[in-house]
Amino acid sequence: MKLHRHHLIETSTLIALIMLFVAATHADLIYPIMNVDFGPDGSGAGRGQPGFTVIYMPSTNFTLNGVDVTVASATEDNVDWRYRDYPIDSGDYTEERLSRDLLYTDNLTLTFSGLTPGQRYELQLWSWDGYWMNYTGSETTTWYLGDDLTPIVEHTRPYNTAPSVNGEYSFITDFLSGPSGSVTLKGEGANQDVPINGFILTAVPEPASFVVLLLAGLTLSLRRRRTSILTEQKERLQTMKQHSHYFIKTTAVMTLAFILAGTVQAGLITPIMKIDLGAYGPGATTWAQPGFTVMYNTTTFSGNGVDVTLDSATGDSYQNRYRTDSEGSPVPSDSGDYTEGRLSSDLYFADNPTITFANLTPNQRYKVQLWSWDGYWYTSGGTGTVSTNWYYGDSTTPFVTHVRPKDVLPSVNGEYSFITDFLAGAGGSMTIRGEGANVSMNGFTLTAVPEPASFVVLLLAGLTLSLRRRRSA
Ligand SMILES: [Ca+2]
Ligand SMILES: [Ca+2]
Ligand SMILES: [Ca+2]
Repeated sequence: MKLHRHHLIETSTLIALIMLFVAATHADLIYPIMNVDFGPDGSGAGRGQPGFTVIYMPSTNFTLNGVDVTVASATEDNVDWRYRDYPIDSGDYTEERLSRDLLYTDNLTLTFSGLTPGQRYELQLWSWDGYWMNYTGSETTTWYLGDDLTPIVEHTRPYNTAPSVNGEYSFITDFLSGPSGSVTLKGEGANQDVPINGFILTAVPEPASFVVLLLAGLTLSLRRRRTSILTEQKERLQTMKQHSHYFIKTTAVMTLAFILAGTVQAGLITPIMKIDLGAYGPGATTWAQPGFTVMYNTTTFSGNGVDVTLDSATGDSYQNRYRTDSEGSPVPSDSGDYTEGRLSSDLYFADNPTITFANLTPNQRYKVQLWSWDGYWYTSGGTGTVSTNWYYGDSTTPFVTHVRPKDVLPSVNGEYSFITDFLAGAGGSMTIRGEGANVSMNGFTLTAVPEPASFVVLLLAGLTLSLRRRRSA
């Protein structure tokens, strides 16, 4: 009977695991939609980055998981490819096979179609060319979305310094897929030749839907297990049925708990912090965005061991505001699928604001999503746009130019926010700076960037542990 129980527990756990993986993969919640390593032809065996799909030249048009990708040139140049002597794997740096080979062309365009309309996507793009290793200076590519003339990213790489940390000389940006489900990014380089080593495309997950999915997977596996027991082994297991169910349930619940605890602790799914800045005024609680920690009247705070300081590069002090229409309703207000009214209707602002993160894990990659929108312009009948350049540290090259229309309310969650990434330095800190007068900040999230490999290890560790505990019980 003991052996039977173990068999049932393991089967149940295995089914739960498979369901979770299948469900998560289908919904593009854990795994990116595609990890692409652009490379040379088949003679380059061993040049494919593990975990990536290698797209061999001369293919510049392919489909993965229902999304069509086309690499081309905005100026009708040919797309070419090269293989370089750098970078070289060393220590924790393991992306040699991703970044030694590349596609390049003048004014490169990267088009995705077959996307879900109105869905937010995140793109991490590696752009580095080892050709420049014997030169001094740097190379900058300016990236645009569609025909927009305002760049979304200014991406600068030093010539003679190879990447030494995974993700270095890549950038992360985000975009909303339009009604047609198609988006084009365009890179313009000073030397015209824009290199791309590869990219990862991910649908931006919402933590709430992820938990629902986990629970759905587990519930389904429990149901299947029950059906199977009842139809195949009804009589033989009559006496131990209650026990079996108890054990299966316990294992499933423990598995869920371990997975959630592990991922939350590692900051992989749940952000390290979700901050709603500027809630105050009448009925302060009604201004608090669900799931966010409200920071009101303070410019220093901590979350999960990370310290945050808000400051101004020009010594200005932060101010809080909330925005309402003539009837006192928040601007923007929740409507339909848009549920971030309480996040974006109140804000902090300052001249040349800085956000400093300290006590980060050195050399860990982090991601920040920052909402920056001020209903003042909408309620006062403003027209045109507001534009803010954001910089890392003392850099004079903005990593993003963030443009918001004055006369349009956000209508999709995440609209008028931007996502960016950075590597925490050896000191474990990073400062982000916005340039201009009265730069608004509604709130932000900070997340450690997961590596697909480490995420799988974490899931397996959680499951193994739950099995071991069960066995020793
Ligand atoms: Ca490669
Ligand atoms: Ca708020
Ligand atoms: Ca806010």
